[in-house]
Amino acid sequence: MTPFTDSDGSPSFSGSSGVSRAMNNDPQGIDPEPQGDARPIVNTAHRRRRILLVEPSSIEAQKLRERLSMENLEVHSVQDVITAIQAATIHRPNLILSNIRLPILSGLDLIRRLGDDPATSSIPVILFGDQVLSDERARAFDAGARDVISKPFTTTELVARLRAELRNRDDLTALERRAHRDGLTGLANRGVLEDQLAREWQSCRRRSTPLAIVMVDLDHFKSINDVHGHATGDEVLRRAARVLARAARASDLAARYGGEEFVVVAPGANLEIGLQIAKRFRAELAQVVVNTGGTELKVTASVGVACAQFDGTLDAPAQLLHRADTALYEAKRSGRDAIWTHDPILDAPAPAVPSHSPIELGSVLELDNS
Ligand code: GH3
Ligand code: MG
Ligand code: MG
Repeated sequence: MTPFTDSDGSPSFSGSSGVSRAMNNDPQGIDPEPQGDARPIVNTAHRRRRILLVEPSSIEAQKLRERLSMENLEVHSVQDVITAIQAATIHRPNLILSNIRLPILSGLDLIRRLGDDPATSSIPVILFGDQVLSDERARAFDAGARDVISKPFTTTELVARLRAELRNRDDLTALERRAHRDGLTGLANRGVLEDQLAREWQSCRRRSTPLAIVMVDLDHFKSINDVHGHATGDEVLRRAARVLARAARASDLAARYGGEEFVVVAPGANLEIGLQIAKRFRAELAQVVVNTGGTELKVTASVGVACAQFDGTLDAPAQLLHRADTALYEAKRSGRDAIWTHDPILDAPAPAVPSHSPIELGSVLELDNS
């Protein structure tokens, strides 16, 4: 049984929204044609927004559902706080519209409980009620209500306020997205990488699962800029980023680390899986041909792979990055277009795919990307 009913009796809404999902290494999260700052801040008019209505009276709920459904909003209703929390956790509505006075737990309790869970804390809540008193309004705002609407109100006003809040939320989401993503490639930026690496470090250590890092640096990239121009250099970066996002698993994070350097954080991946990601990237990059008005440009990269096993040899994520960086340095020094790892037995960099080795498609295709 679903914890709430749809306006039309159809199955409950599904899917999720928000920055956290967008920051997964989901190639969908990467703009197929990233346009940097040219992207509009808000372009969400086409999306049908999901509203969770919390109203104990079925007659009132029916009236509101009908009115909101006319606005192309997908409305689902529940009658109490506990069911609302369940529905919000599972289905992440874009906004919750709740009566401030509910049986047992109130609209204010609802806001507090939503705030306790990171999965629901950013869902905006608008409260409404019969003749809401001034101190009740104040407490609602203090608790985190985005708006408080007191009856009597017209549904036109209710809809206008609700739309205003949805617009604010869209702006915020777009700004967060900008703050978290590299504008050129659409990958996560370095700040996100460092935050997520720190989180994955803790989580992998707790679960005693390995954590691999794949560090990539495009070869002779400066000369691509010098010979073919900066715009071509940018295109190469975008193409390489897309290839890297595809080479990583859905649960990994691919990020732009610096100019022409990228990093994949792969939680749960041992050195072998990290190496597979690197090989797959190298193989797919070899297929990329950038047309530069007459000539066809091919790009290679050097890659360093390191893995933390949480066996006491590494104390911090920075050390893991350092190991990958050292392996990458040796890949460069050995002649580029190579993959080196940090060998845990030697405790030193070691070649895994020597410079200019032929592409090994067989092993590359083995990587489980489910
Ligand atoms: P190596 O093989 O040793 O890595 O040599 P490299 O030329 O790739 O490395 P180097 O560090 O000498 O040059 C990196 C260049 O990347 C220099 C910088 O101008 C360029 N770069 C950094 N960010 C961007 C960018 O956003 N767009 C473009 N087109 N170039 C960039
Ligand atoms: Mg570099
Ligand atoms: Mg380089």
